[in-house]
Amino acid sequence: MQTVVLAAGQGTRMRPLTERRPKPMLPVADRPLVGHTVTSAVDAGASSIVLVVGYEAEDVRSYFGDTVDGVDITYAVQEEQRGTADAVRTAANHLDEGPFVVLNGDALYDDPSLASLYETDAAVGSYRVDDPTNYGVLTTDGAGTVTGVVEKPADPPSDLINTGAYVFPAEAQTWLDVGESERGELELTDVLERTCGEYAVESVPFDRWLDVGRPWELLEANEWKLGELERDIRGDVADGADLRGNVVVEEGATVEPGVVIEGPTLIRTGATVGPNAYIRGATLVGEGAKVGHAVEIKNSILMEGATVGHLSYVGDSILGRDVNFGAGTKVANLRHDGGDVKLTVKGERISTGRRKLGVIVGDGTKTGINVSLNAGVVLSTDARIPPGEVVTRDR
Ligand code: TTP
Repeated sequence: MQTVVLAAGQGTRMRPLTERRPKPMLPVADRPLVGHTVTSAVDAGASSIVLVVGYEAEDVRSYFGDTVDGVDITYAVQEEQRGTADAVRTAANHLDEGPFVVLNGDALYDDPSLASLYETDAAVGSYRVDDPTNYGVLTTDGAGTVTGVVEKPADPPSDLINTGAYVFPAEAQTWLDVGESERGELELTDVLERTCGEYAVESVPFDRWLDVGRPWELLEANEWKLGELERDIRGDVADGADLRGNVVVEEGATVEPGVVIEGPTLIRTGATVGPNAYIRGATLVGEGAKVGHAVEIKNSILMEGATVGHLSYVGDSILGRDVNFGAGTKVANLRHDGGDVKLTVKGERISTGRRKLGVIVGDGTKTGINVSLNAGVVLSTDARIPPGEVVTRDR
């Protein structure tokens, strides 16, 4: 079935990581976030894909080109981010007259559930959560047919939330001109509501689903996709290195003597690790990144060209492109009171729900020697932290 993937978002809640790239292009294991959505869609039966792009569109275009595994990809440019119904309307002249699937390009969907969605004539992917109050919550008639969706209800009508994966009947292409919602957006959920009024819309339960909106959710996305890796050693690994479990060392990567890696870990091409480094947890060492002597990295993402050269500890953190940590830079990833680490997202201090979270570092930032970074600190793009500082607030 023809498929529209929404990837025009700015990802403002993901800043500073999205200052120089669109959220769908953030790295998740061996590909960008939206690469997983597109591959899953192709595997589930997408006959063609329209990618709706906007912010930093060229990044998305140059990554995918014109086809993925033999399936044609076209691009619809949404100049202004006016809402998800507007995004699909932008894609409409790329669609033929048949039914169509819509997927959020910033969510991970489990493959078997997505395949079930593609089997239906009209459906919305649902996911069961303990606390639905922050989501779009589906109402059903008790027999599994969806009757509507309520946004962020104080008193949720069910524990099934909207995953942003839909199958719409062909007729819905004529319903995309919706009015503005209370929050001033043109919402695809209004199109869903109308579809529920005229068609039997199934709720297709997803076994696993993750909406990647905030920085720690990028860590969770990597934990998921790195966890699916199978051991594969192609790079240059010294005899004295000890690679345990599901470790992938891509061709062109180097692992020096004395290194211990406990998978799941992906060392991408051009990266170097060691000598004498320790990597554990779900860790991505991006293309050309460097983990040097006596460095410990735990459950973290080092984007392309990031360098942690010597005598440093990085835990549960995200280091943007070309970040450079000076010798002895240490990251705290646990509060003394054991409480959940808080992070500031769009000016609002919020709990991440994680006991373990380190720092989020924008592209190009450098720390001097012996810098201490407190749990939950966000460093902006191209920041400079002088030697010896103890950083307890965002910079
Ligand atoms: P959101 O996560 O609501 O928006 P966003 O990605 O811009 O992130 P933030 O809120 O942090 O700024 O969007 C959900 C999906 O829909 C996502 O894949 C982006 C896409 N989208 C569009 O393509 N066009 C739009 O106008 C909007 C609002 C979203």
